[in-house]
Amino acid sequence: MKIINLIPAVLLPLICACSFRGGEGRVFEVQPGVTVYEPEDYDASQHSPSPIFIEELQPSGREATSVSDIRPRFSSAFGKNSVSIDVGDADLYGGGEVRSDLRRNGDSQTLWNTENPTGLLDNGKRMYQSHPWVLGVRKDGSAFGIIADNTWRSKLSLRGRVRFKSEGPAFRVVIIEKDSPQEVLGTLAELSGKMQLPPLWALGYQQCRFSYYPQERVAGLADTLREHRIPCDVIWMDIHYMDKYKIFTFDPSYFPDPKGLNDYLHKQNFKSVYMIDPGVKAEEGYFVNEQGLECDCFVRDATGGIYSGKVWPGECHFPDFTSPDVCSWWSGLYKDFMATGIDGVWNDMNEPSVFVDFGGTMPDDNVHRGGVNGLPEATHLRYHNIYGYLMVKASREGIMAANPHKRPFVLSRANFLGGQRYAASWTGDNFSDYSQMKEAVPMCINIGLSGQPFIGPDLGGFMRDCTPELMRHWMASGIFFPFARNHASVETINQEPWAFDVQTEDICRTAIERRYRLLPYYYTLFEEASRTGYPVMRPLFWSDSKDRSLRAEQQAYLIGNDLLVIPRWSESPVLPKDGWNLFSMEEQDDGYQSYLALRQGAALPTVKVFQNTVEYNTDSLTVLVNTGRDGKAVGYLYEDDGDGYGYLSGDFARYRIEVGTTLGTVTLNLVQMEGNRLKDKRFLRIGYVCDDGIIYSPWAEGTSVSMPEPQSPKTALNAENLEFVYLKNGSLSKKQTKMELILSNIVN
Ligand code: NBV
Repeated sequence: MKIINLIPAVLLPLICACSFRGGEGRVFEVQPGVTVYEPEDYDASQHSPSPIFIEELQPSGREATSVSDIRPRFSSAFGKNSVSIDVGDADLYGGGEVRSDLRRNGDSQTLWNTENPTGLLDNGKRMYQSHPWVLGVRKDGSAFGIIADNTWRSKLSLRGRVRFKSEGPAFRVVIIEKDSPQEVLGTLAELSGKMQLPPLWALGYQQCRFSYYPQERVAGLADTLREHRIPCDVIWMDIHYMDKYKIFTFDPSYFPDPKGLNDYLHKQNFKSVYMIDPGVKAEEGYFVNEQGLECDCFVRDATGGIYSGKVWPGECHFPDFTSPDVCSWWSGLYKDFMATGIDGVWNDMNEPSVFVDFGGTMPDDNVHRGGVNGLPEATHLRYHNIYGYLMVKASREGIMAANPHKRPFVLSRANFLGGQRYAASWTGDNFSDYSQMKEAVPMCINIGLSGQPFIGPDLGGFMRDCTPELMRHWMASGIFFPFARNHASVETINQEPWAFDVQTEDICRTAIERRYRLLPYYYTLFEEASRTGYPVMRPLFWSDSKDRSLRAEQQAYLIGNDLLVIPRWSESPVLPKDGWNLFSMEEQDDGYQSYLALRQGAALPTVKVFQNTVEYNTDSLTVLVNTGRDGKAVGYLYEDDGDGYGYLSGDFARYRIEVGTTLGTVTLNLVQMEGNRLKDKRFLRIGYVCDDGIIYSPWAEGTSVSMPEPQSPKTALNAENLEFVYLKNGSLSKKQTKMELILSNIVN
């Protein structure tokens, strides 16, 4: 009997239909080093317009010569379309948000935006954001990038080879082939867009809690921050400001006067950010719900009825952000809201999260009407991963229309590759524990290597009570993340810097002051990121992509090219062999602040401590200088108004900081390279980094300053010379927290 006779007849058509089809269709070059590969059964209408690219990829007209050994192999089996790519022994990164080591070889994840507090579900291999993107770095330091141009639910596996397996129709792949990771990231940004320059205030320290209420408590918090001299720029309003969790409303008893509150905050130089979730309470008479019904703005279910699902307010309707009419309605809602003096918006729960089960969302077969940029009508399975992306795009447009002269700030929990154009991100709900503090480093670096420079975790941890010791370590090591916000959940003890003891408060203050002193450097880096797409927080291998020993280092990290941060809790970090020197920003070591190293040949602009960015100025600039063997150092400084759009028409200044040493004299010159912004008066000094700490030149007015070259040797960066604190996870409580109870009730 032939084996085929044993197969039940019903399975035969299935097997035939799923036989391992696949093969390459059209291949075309977009620009040198960027090639598009389409599978032979590619149907563009299932994927385009792509939300990833700022414009549709066009063939350059030149023949796509194979400059790369990276070649996708398409296949289709059992209803799933896959691509498999042999990447040799390259080190792999990216994939956006995931709980994993920095170097991702051997790992896998699901690309399906999921509310996944602390990464409990699937061990964090399916998180709030999806980035169908892999960065590969070869032995010789050359690099490639792989984009799967696909929004449908899929799996990414990095075991041996790179493989994307999708539940949707056949999809195309874009390969970027370049000489370095920098060039790959630059090209990714060229194709998928860049973060726009944020307002300066968004780079300051931010204080958040679920939730600060009533409004007197918010005002009191502002007072306390200033009294305790904790530099801070932003206070955040979580869901309790709303009336029964209804978006675009204010609780009449807790927040009777939002305008008054925001004015009060502004007087003290704070900005306010308020939360807006996508779920609209399905309540008769509630204006957002009524308007949404009226304009037919909500997502529909498979039967054509309006879909309703449970979130915080109870049963909710969900705006269908694939429709341009819905987006303009949604954007318009921000007008009156922002008019109360709100400065920024926090879009949460936008995976979208629906309380059907743990990590739940709306059904796959819900229907979105489409229309935005020509997106067709399609199911939720296709649009789920860009629900948050489309929401923040519409929110951002609304905020910009409401405040046309200000730069928008939106923070989003869900997002997709390319979504850096619309919002900053945080990593969602983490635990207050040492392992999640440590995990945040590779997680945020990989998000940065996936095109999103503006990222950070909840400092201090969200769920469970933070201990004073953990708070000290987290603040001292996390304050350097691009987005620096302390946030804690409703069931936890207070987590402000002063909430523990005087020592903890002092340690937190010192850490935050470091951030503010480094603000000229940060702002320069954010502006660079807005032009180049480079991450602000970088892996150590960024400094030398040929040094393979640095490829897996995930405790120490770089801020820009010049500043290396080594958390005190690092265990045997692998550090660059040479080219860096340690320096300290304080006279006394409190035992918690991260070790800092400055690259040889770097000049880092810093300012004196200040309490908020309204007070920020660079009238007196201390440039930390680490001259190379040739006695030279170079740095950059970007300046503008800190808000608004004047910089787009020339009201900015970009300086090159040039340091040289001749005949025993170190001289620094500040040379304006670009921009029309002129500064009539400035004081400068050199902070020369060496073994005796920092030796300062006298202050000099103008654009030049000199000092005799200090003779003291420099402290080489060597992990063996550093003292680290080894931490244990012992302080975790086994008791269920209130939040875990809430979540388990939702599940039941
Ligand atoms: O709005 C409350 C929280 C918020 O504080 C947190 O940052 C988000 O990630 N939000 C989730 C809702 C659910 C908390 C379990």
